[in-house]
Amino acid sequence: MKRLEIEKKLKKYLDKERYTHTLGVMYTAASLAMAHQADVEQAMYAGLLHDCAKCISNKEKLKICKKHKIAVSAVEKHSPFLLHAKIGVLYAKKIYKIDDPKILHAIQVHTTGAPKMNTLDKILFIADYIEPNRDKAPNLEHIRKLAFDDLDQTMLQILSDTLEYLEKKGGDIDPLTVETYKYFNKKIKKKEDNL
Ligand code: DGI
Ligand code: FE
Ligand code: FE
Repeated sequence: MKRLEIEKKLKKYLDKERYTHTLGVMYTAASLAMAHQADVEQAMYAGLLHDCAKCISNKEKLKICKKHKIAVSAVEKHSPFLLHAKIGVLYAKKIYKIDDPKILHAIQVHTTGAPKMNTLDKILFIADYIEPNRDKAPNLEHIRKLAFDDLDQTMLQILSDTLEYLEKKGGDIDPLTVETYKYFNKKIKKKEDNL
């Protein structure tokens, strides 16, 4: 589907705040793609659709996963909001007719991250965190500047802040979030050792 058509449909499925956030992520992802010589169009589609399955109740999310045989981990069972990434992939394919595997993968890993994320994955993950309507995270000013300079350093900072936040809050931590943090930590250390 064309972007404008998707926007029209999404507006019906998302609440007002989520829709505004979605547009913020789409344009922030586009800007990051420009700064890092990535595909701007792909970044916009990923931003537009990343939360397309967000406005569904937890109960409904679990039901959808069962129906479509999407694997639900113990952490996801306890924190079903995490499933909006996986269900987002399903909806992006079925409802919005997206078949670009790179866009679908970026949506899949946008909440926890994943080791070996590619440039588009990082751009979406970071845009989600820094888009202009966000105002709660610590270090936002610094992270927003860093994002246009170094994607890996930005990933590490966001993951570290997110893990700290979840530990303080006592939230269930998905092993993927920790793995991703460790991956970027190692990657950056290696880079520094070679300098
Ligand atoms: O859907 P959004 O709110 O736009 O953003 P998101 O999909 O990145 O979700 C953000 C939330 O996800 C944020 O409150 C931190 C949380 N999160 C990230 N990793 C984990 C996590 N929550 C839990 N419980 N466990 C995780 O590993
Ligand atoms: Fe999300
Ligand atoms: Fe989001």
